[in-house]
Amino acid sequence: MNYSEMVLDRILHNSTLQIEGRDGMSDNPLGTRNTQNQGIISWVERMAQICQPEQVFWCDGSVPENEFLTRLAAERGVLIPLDQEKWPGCYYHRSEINDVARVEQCTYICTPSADEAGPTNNWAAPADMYSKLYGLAQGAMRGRRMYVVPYLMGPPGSSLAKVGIELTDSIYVVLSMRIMTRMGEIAYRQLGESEGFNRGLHCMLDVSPERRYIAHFPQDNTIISVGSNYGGNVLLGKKCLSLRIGSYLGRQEGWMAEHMLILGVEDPQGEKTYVAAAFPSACGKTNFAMLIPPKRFAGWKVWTVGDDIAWMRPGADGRLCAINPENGYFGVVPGTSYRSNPNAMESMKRDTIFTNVAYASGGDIWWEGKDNPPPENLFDWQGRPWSSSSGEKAAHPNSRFCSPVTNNPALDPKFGHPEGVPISGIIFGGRRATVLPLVFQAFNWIHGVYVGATMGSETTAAAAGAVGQVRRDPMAMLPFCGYNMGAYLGHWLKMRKIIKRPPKIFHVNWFRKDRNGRFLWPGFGDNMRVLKWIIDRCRGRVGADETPLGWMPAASDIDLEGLDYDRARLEEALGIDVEEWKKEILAQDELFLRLHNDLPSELHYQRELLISRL
Ligand code: GTP
Ligand code: SPV
Ligand code: MN
Repeated sequence: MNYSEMVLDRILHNSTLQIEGRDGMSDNPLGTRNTQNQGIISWVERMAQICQPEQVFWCDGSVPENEFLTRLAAERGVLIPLDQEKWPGCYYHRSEINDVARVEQCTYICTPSADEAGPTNNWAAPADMYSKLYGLAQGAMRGRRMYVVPYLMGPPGSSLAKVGIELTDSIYVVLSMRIMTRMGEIAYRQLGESEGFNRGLHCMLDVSPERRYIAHFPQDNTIISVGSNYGGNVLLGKKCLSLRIGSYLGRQEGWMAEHMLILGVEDPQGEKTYVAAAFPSACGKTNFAMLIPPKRFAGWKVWTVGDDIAWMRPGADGRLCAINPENGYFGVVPGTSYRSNPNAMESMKRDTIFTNVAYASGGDIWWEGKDNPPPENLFDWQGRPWSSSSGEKAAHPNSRFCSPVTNNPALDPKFGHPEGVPISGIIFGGRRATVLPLVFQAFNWIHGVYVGATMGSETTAAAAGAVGQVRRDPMAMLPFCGYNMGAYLGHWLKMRKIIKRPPKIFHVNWFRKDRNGRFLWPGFGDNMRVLKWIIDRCRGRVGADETPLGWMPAASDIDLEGLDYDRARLEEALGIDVEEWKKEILAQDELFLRLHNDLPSELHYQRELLISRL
């Protein structure tokens, strides 16, 4: 018996509640039980006994079900239909004002010992957290429906794919999960009779920050999220399963769950090279994954496999192979335009749920950085009338679009392939106004692990809290690692031994600024110019200079043709300032001190080597 069952036994001991006739409870044929899997049936029954919903609604992900739930959501004001001519199949949602981003301080890893969760995670004893959260969930769905959402993360039939069941009282979550995952029968089919599915329970409660917990129980493959209705807190297949539980399972099972986009670069001869890139939240993954090369690169094309999460394991040919477990994009809206990211604009043109952008009467939407000026009669993300003199943002900086991957014109043909795509390069990159050069290549895998582990980035609006402060964010996984960060870095080092043909490792920084606070590098589509150098390095086609940081291009190695840009700015973007680097190495102490018990010694040696090279 695990902790969950012990706590349940105690809570349900005196329960007299009977959940009868779930199969035929509604006149509506939708929502009837659609699985024979005993593990699922009995778990759903126990959760229903706790939450006491009026009805248990078994979702199948079908079109009629989607239409029914969308209508219901519109009736209840959860979704506002947009102008269907302009935005076919698109809806608008406003979250609670206090519930606009992930909340790291409410996120817990509940392992038997605090040491397993490690110094970078909030920890609680599983029995305590189960008691608290089942306590909060008791009767929480009275008078409401409990939706059962079966979903598959990863292509069907893939050895990397995982099944989850999310129970939720939020229609918004159901409709979003239908976009973000492969939902319905497909999940049951992958699971068969097995009980090896992720158990996810989500209760909105009163959406109060006081009673907000996102708790993970890796040993039980269980997630309980209460008190929020926002993105990464509640779409449990995403950060909770794919990264926190996923990273824990990956360590046990010999694979890697990473906060990485996956893209394929096709050259004019049709040769394709895939890379994966870990940038922290709101630091450019979606934009990079959907990059459209500038005119100079006629005949080149970038294909998107994924924009947020990669699951990777060594493939038959000894290379690291990656799948994107998701089926949709939950992307940052502000700043997205036909100039910056046409493929994202195409992706959100139809069948999209927009959250917390600005709304114009008549069913239009707007956000800062959109191609057109704000329309008349605009209401900000909080529903207040807005004008350009309001002095506040119309769209919340973390407003999001939720769109099916199939809307993306550049979706890679191998997106759904069960074996995934072979990864030639891994790219780390933070948001750094200073110090970090535009690009460098690590000397080898171990050095690359050090580069990723010590990555720093300025905090963004994707998580609640201060914005713009540099913090260490190892592999962009600080908020997403489901176990001890030191052990996670050890897992990275161990993977080297089972990957026969490891990818090359790089670091990029699109965000370095000049003395006047202007970005030194144009970014977006022009990142292709850096990506081209990276691809050429992966294929051994271009030389590089040895520097203290790693291998670097000379400014003349980056193709600037067709760009109205001063090469001196590129030289500044590539510059290494030894005095700044001494401070940077000292700033890494924050991480080294926090992790000192568990940090693999290789990383100490790498730091010493870097000091000796400077
Ligand atoms: P999550 O979905 O939170 O994981 O974010 P993400 O990593 O996918 O970030 P995204 O691509 O949505 O970009 C976030 C912000 O960074 C947006 O405001 C972009 O406009 C900006 N951005 C992306 N790429 C670049 C770039 O190359 N240069 C500059 N200056 N800004 C960029
Ligand atoms: C992130 O914060 O890294 C996101 C958005 O991708 S959320 O799904 O809310 O976590
Ligand atoms: Mn993300």
